[in-house]
Amino acid sequence: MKQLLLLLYCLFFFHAVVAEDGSKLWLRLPTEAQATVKCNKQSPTLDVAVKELRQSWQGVSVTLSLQQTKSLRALGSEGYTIHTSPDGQQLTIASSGESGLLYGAFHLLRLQATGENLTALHLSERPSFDIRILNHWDNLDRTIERGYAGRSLWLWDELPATLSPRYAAYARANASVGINATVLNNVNASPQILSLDYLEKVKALADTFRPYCLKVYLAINFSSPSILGGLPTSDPLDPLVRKWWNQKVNEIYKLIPDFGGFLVKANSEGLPGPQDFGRTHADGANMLADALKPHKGVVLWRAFVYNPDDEDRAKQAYQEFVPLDGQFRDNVIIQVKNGPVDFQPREPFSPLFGAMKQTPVMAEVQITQEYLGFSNHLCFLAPMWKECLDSDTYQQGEGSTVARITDGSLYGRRPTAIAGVANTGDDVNWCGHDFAQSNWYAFGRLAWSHQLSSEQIADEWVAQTWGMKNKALTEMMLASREAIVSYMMPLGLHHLFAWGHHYGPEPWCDVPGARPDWMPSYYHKADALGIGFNRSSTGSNATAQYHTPLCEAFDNVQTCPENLLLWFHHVPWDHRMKNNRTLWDELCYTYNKGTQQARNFQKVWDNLEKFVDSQRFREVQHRLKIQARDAVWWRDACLLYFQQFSKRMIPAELERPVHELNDMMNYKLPITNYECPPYGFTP
Ligand code: GCV
Repeated sequence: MKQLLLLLYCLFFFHAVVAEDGSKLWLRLPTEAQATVKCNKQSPTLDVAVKELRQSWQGVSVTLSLQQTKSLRALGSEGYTIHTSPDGQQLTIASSGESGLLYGAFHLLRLQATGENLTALHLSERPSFDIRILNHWDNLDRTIERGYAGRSLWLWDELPATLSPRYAAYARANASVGINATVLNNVNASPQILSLDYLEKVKALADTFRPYCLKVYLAINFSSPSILGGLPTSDPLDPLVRKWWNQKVNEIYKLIPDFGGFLVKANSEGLPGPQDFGRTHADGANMLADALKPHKGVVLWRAFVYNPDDEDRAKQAYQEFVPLDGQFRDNVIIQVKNGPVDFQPREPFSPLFGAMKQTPVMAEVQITQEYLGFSNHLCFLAPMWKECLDSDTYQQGEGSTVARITDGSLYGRRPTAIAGVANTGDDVNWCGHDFAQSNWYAFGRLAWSHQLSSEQIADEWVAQTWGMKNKALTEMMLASREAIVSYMMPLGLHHLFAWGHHYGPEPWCDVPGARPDWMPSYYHKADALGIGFNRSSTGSNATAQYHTPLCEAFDNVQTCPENLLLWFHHVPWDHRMKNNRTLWDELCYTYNKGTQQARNFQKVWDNLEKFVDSQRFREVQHRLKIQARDAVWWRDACLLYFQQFSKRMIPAELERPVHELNDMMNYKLPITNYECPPYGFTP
């Protein structure tokens, strides 16, 4: 008997451990609820919505109602209402579209999982952006550029015959937060993706995703007509090239009638583009837009362009694209990274958002943590993305935020969109770090409603993922991005990363013959006088790309926000900060503060041990240890390196460095293929 009990106990324990491996994401829903759910129509999407509610909803009976009333049509086919009947015995989710009912069903389940009061619901929702799209930087060999959670989810060799159950699980997770589109392959695109062989595989994925209202897009290589089609050129004005694209697009739509369109990285970082043929970005984008237009497809044309020979990389996208404003077809959206350089821990918003007056622009944010400690560091990104979306460009006077420009409310231009570079891979928990799941979640929630606060998103995610409401935990998440800025690149410093992989600090990095704008010294410009990039009117004049009054505020060292000071100015070491510390002392204090915060995260987490399942608890604990160690590595590397120029002491009351500068300078992390290192610098 005793043995039987022991066996049962072990089985239960084993089950509990296996069940909490992070694979369920935030969707840890009950599965045997047997709710009463009615729907006035059947379809693959509605069947999903009904099934989700039936198995997980634990409240009164629910009716899913597809209706074409004026007020529902005003919410769009993805919008919905949720109402409780006057007697409280019935809930109705209503929408003019099937996708609206699916999103409404997940909304209800979210309210249940987050412990909201469900007695008298009266809600009305519609998304902020039309296209809420993930960009996978997945290669066809299943490596992922800047991916830190294993290999690609797409098992190309097995497709189309074999469909991994993870495809539907992925689509379901996206639907649960309102993500409705996905680019399957890397923007550094292989032309092969457009071969019939691959298109049939793409079709199999699109068919699996369709019930979850997730549309498929592809990143294309601009030279596909010559590389894949054997044409002598890929010139966008050549009639044969245009014919090739038209035929290719028709072929795609025959297989995938609801195909979304193309994402294009052109004339950027060595990739081909229209400029190779003396044509403009508008010529290239319009050729593709013309081919896609009859099918209602769109072109997402990236503005991530820069040349090594120009004076300031931060100015270049603006310089290339603003003269083309007004020349793009109406089914082209210019996809702009949140900042003018490249997903740094902190950048000002890209001035392009406020400059394009006749062309739809959309923000691209990075969910994967290329510059934020990969999936080793806990960094909740909603505050960073909101910082960009809430920034006022002053394009039409006060209130012209990036959010209002990109969501169409300032100009009414459609379609509107927002993109996030995905952080998923084939790791059991999808994202490597259990807390990195919160960024996939946050991207979806903000894309649905950019008015949501970071706090609300963190609260929701914690409740669903960890089954509790915990103030200390959400506070840790909310503080995490600023902590990382503090221990990596405070006060507007940027791009101090190690060569190539971008994991650790290398402010000294100097690779002979490499592009100057890939070197940290190009950005920090530390010398005996001070530190920082002079982008004011006495320097590169990047400040002039912003509207009044920002332009003037950024331009003056006294009025420039201190968290962007060294982005816009080369500042003397003894410059007085607002708190009266010298710049050097403030750098030392800020690096130390970030380091302390990273250590405190360990304490917050350890306090939660008894509330969290053991497997996920240990995994997070392990990564927080790496993060705390890396924070010290960052602090020591940057302060000891910059001290060679400042020739000033680290304030006596602060912790001393524990590493030798030489050891750190001689250390190379053995990272290949962008994998996530198990540890950082260990002398
Ligand atoms: C996909 C940065 C990254 C590259 C990435 C590029 C881009 O430079 O380091 O890996 O390439 O941005 O966004 O195109």
